Amino acid sequence: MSVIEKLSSAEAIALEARYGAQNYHPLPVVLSRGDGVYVWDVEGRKYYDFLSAYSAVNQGHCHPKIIEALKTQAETLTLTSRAFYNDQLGPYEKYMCEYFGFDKVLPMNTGAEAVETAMKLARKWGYEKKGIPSNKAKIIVCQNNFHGRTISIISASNDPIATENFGPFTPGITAIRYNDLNALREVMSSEVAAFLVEPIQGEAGVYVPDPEYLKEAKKICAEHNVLFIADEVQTGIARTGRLLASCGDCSCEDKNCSGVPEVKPDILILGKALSGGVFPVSAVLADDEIMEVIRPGNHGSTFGGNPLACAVAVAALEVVREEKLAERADKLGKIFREKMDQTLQETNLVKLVRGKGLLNAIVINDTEDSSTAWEICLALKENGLLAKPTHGNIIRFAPPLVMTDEQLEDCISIIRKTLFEYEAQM
Ligand code: IF1
Repeated sequence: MSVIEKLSSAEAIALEARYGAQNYHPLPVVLSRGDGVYVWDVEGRKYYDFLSAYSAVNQGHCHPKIIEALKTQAETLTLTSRAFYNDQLGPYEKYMCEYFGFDKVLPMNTGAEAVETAMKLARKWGYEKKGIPSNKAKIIVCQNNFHGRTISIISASNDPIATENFGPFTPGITAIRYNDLNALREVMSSEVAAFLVEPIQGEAGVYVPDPEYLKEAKKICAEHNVLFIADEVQTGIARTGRLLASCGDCSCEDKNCSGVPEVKPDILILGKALSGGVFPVSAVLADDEIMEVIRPGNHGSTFGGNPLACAVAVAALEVVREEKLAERADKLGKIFREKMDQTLQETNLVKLVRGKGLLNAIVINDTEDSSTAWEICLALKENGLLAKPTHGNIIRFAPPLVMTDEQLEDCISIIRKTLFEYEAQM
C-alpha cells in the first residue's frame, strides 16, 4: 500500500504544517488533479487555475502530448549524467537553438540555476573577452527584481523578506531603477560585464516597462560592450503574447518569431514553461562568441540535459507552436484587460489593471499591509477560480494559454461577480 493515502484538505494542510519547512503561505486549497485550464481539489471541487504554477503550465495541466513524451522517455532512459553522451541531448540542443535563434544552449534544471549560469557566463566573458581586470566584473540588475533564491541571486535583491539574515552577500552586483534608461547609461563602465533584466517584472507586480525600453537598453549595452541578459523564466514561451517578451519591443509582427532582430538578448534565460510545468527544465542560450568561454569542468549539473528533460522540452515547445499559444495569449489578454478596465469603472475595489498577453495583475485599492487582496482570493476560490496575491494588494492573473474564448468569458464573470459581492459586504 502506498505511504500516501487519500486525505481530506484539512489533513493534508495539517501534515504540511507539522512536517514541512514553513517557507510558504499557500491559499488553503489542496489540489490532486489537473487537466488543461482546470484543477481539482481532494474533495473533487473544480477550479480554473489562474496562476499556472507561476507561468510554468502555459501549455495547460497534463498536456497529453507532453505527458506522452514523458512516459515514452521515462520507460527508455532517464539519466546518464554528462559523463556520457545521450541520444536526446544533441537533437534537443539543435531544436532549441533553431527555435530561439541562438548558436548554443547550456541546459540546466531550475530557473535560479539558469540565472546563476548566466551570471557566471557573463563574468567569465567579461574577463576573457572584454578584458575586465581580475575580480572586478560588475553585473547590473534592477531594483525590485526577482531572479530566484540562491545566495548570489538574492545578493541582487532589495526585498527584505528574501534577504534578511542570509548575508554575507555576493559582491559585484549593482542595482539601478527599472525602466530608467538614464540610470543604465550612468552606471555603464569598463568594469560592467552585463545588465540582467526581466522584460516584465513579475514579482514586483507585473510591471510593464515603457515601449522601446528593452530595445534602447540593449542599444546602450551594445555601445558599452556590455551583455544584455533577458531573464524570460516567467515571461518567456508565449506568456506575454509573443514567443519571448523581449520580442514585444521589436517592430516585427510575427508573434511566433524567435529571431528577435532588434532586441535579441546576448544571453537568454528560460525555465518554467520550457517543460510545460511537467519537470524542472531550464536553459541559457547565447551565441558562440559568448558561450565559447565555457570549457569542460567550468560548469554543470547532474540532471542538466538529462534525456527525460530533453524529450519533455521538445514536446512542450512543439505544443506552443502547434497550438499557436503566443497568438492565443495575445488575443485573450486583450479581451481580459478590456473587460477588467470596464470592471474598474464599476467598482472602487480595483485601482488599476496592467499586463501583457496573459500575464496580468489588478491592483486592489487598499494598502500593502491590508488583507483585502487575500480575502478576495479566498472568495475567488469559493467561486471556482484560483489566484494568489503578491505584495499584499496586487492579484496576479496568469491562466494556462490553452484557454478557450468561452472559458475566458466564464472566468471574467467569476472575477466580476466576486469583486461586486466582496464590495457589497464590505
Ligand atoms: C517561488 C514570483 C513568479 C522568476 C524569474 C527566475 C526565477 C523566477 C523572472 C527562478 C521564479 C517564481 C518562483 C516562485 C514564485 C515565482 C514568482 F512571484 F516570485 F515572482 F513566477 F511570479 N527568474 N519565479 O520569476 O526560477 O528557480 O523558481 O525555477 O515560489 O519562489 P525557479
